[in-house]
Amino acid sequence: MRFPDNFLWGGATAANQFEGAYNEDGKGLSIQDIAPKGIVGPITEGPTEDNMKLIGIDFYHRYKEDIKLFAEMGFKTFRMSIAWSRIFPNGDDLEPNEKGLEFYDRVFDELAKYGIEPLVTLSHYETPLHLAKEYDGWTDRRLIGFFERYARTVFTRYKDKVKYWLTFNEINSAIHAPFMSAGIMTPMDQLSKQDLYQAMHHELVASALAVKIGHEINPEFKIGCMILGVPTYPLTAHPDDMLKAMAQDRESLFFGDIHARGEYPKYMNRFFKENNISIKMEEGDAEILKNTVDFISFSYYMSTCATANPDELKKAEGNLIFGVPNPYLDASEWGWQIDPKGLRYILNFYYDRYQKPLFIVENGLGAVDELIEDENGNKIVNDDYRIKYLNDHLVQVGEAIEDGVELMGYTTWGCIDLVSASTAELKKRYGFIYVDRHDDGSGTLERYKKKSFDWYKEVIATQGESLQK
Ligand code: BGP
Repeated sequence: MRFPDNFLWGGATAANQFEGAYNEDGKGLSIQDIAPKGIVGPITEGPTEDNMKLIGIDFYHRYKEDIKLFAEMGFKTFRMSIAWSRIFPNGDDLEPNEKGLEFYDRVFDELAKYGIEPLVTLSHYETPLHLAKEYDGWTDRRLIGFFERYARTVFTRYKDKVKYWLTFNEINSAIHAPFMSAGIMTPMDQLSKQDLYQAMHHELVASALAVKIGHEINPEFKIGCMILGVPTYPLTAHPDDMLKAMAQDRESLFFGDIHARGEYPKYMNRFFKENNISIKMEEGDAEILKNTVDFISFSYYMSTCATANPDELKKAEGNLIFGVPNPYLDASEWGWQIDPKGLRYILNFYYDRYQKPLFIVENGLGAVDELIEDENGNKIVNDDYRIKYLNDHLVQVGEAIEDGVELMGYTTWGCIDLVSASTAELKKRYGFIYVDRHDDGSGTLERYKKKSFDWYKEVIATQGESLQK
């Protein structure tokens, strides 16, 4: 099994989960600064000390050391996000914060030293807090304009430094986590479906507008959408389960369909009608939506099952999109069901549907790691479980490429340990690089290579030939 020569191997991160320096050099607050316990936890008035994201893993000050380690593994690409509130501290400012722009100049220049292509997410769960508080996030149409100004600013500034862009991280997650994903302060139980889907319309228009502007600024840009990819299997062969699975998948497919096809899919008409939703389209919106993406990117951690049988409807833990557990699969320590073949399936499914290049921009195992000393006194993490997870998924990626899927690259989630998005823990680690920092705030922030570091280096060096089938 040999992956294509131009395959973009790498790792992925998000500003709010690893940069730290939450208020340095003119940065404004983001919604993450008031969510110390992640998606499910309470929201605080302002930043509190127990919020691990304020310091993160201090990439802001240690980016040179970290990028050097990425280069040592042979990364061809590095996925990161720009913190919107570093550039526009309030989100609705008229002028950008030069100091924030300079930080990303430094990071991109450092990556360029090693020939690593940045893959940049414009908005990764880090809406400026002011936009959440004053405008109720994306429910307000004015956010399109603020986002446009932000996108235009960074596209122009970095037009010769960044080629690969993503608009909104896991845009479909807003229907499950409207605060985290779309900066909507209205609590979910009080948020009407009308307002939620109108907010989604605003984001979809903003995303298409970014594609349009980006291509005007540099026609060489490759701009993708980013979908939380969780395929749904029917729990049984019962036709009712199959229809349930189809409906559940469409909740997410809706977002990819608009990005790839440039218009609302017909199946949503019925959903809107049955839920009393009427999307307010302004003149020009339909035209803007026609700016389709260059590629489809997605995260993949798990699959799920759907059932029409109420007795089976027990809730499984999972990555935002909940379904019932699959009796054939094991789960991670956080209850996410592990399904490498589901990755082959979803790659084929998306490619059949969209006929556009795909990019896996998140995949990995969140686990508790133990830093120990080996016989030579070196500190190491023996993360064989992570190696197995990634190996098994990459074998299926190879199968999908054999199946004919056009795949641009693969970036593992949290290539260096960082703060988790759903629970805001440091204990849930994904990295090839261990960071000495813990949920009680202790730790030296020192970096240590895990066993998986050399494993991934070998995978990249051999273009996947070292993978174990
Ligand atoms: C995705 C997000 C990431 C991320 C990852 C792992 O949903 O895009 O930001 O962190 O999931 O999730 P967690 O950190 O909760 O383990």
